[in-house]
Amino acid sequence: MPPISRRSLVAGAALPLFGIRSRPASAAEFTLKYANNLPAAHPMNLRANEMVPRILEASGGRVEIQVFPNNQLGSDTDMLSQLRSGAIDFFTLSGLILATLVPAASINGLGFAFKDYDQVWRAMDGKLGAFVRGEIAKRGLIAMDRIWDNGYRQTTTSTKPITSPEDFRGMKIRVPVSPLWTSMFTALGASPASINFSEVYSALQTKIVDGQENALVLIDTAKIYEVQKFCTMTNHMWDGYWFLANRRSFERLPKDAQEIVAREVNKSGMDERADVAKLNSELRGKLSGAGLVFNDVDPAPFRETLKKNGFYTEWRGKYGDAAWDILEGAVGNLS
Ligand code: X2X
Repeated sequence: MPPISRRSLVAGAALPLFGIRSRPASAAEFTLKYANNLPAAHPMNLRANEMVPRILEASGGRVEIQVFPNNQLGSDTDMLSQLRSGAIDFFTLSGLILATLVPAASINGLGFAFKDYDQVWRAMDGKLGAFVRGEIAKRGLIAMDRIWDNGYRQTTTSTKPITSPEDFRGMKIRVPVSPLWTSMFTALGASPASINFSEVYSALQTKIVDGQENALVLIDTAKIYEVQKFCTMTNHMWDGYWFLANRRSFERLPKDAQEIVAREVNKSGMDERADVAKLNSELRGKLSGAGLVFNDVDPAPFRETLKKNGFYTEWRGKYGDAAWDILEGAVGNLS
């Protein structure tokens, strides 16, 4: 992201430039807008671009999806409001941020919950995911069945590597706008600042914060490595994107078109998961080459710190026993 935020550019022009510049007037019966916060080069956008022609073709030209990447239509907070009002029809959002509207949706981000990707996909394609999608449906939004991968999150800083929980003490770290994130980094002893992703590059560049945490794919595609020095493989949570639809927009489509859209969105989601898995194994080398200094840590003392500071007890209380039991059913005992 360049220092000038996309948001101010778009606001200045008053209209989404992307949609106007690059597309002829649509002949489709239904034109639906899909917006997200990720760079155009992220596998989420690459795979979303692929589903567009598939949906157009399978629907016999009736359904056209327009993709607006990179916060072109505003920050996550803005886009969530636009999704709810129907100004946009689809939006991919981290469950943790969605929790500002659907509290249970942050549950997959609980610190150090999932041992590995096998556990993640079994839970999210199984009971835990179904539970969260049910909660989302209660708020007038539809979540497609397959959650897309953001990834296991790692911690980058400009000041010093994280070698133990003590290194977090007093560190100014950017977290997304979400109570779980703030609670977790407070419990780790850091000073978290809630900042939308659209402002992260400049917040790091101008040193408003010392660090941030994100998956390697994003540290790469959003060029976070340009403004950070160290990357600690904290693997502190797994984060995914629900592919959300405004219910009225989605139900306006004929049944067969709804099925086509759901099928093709889910297919692209599965393709994106495979892309991220591949990149996870390649990116450490690439980012080291770009100057980022990596280190590994044992997660045990970090998890202990969270435990000692009451983090798991607090969130068990917030989610309630029913949700907690589903999570523990997937990952084992947490508290
Ligand atoms: O805001 C972030 O850090 C990001 C891009 O990972 C999310 O969407 C949660």
